[in-house]
Amino acid sequence: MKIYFAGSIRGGRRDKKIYFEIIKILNKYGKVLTEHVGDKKLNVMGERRLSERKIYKRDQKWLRESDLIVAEVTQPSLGVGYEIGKFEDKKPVLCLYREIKGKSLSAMIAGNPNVEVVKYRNLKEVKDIFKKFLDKIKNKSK
Ligand code: 6K6
Repeated sequence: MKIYFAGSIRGGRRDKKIYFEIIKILNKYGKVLTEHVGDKKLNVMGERRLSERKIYKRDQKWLRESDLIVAEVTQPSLGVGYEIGKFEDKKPVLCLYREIKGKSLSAMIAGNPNVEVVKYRNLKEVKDIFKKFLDKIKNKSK
């Protein structure tokens, strides 16, 4: 199973350690194509080795190849929103969200019937949420 993990890069790297830990969990269930999103050394400038066009093309290819998308949506990011919107009716999409006082998730995600939005507080919950999500997808495809 190929998993596309989406998390903020230029939207801000505050949650990069959480992304790293979520990717570790997801890697037990399949191949995460986008491990770099959890790279703790990566700052908001992103990777300089690749041109932006190449990053765009590579990510589009990975999105098409993936079996499902897991997006951590607590830190708002244009790129993550774009990825969800482009594939919401093509792939199963799980959005993981941590509640933070004074902030709320975009209604275009929170109110979107095509994606599964699940709140979590810690990584143990992520494991359970992901397992349930996989079961749901499997039952749908039966
Ligand atoms: C390479 C390693 C880390 O960063 C890079 C270079 N930049 C990107 N590389 C790969 N994917 C990217 C890069 N910049 C954005 N994305 C995609 O958009 C990722 O799949 C993220 O889920 C999302 C982040 O969007 P922004 O708007 O927060 O950058």
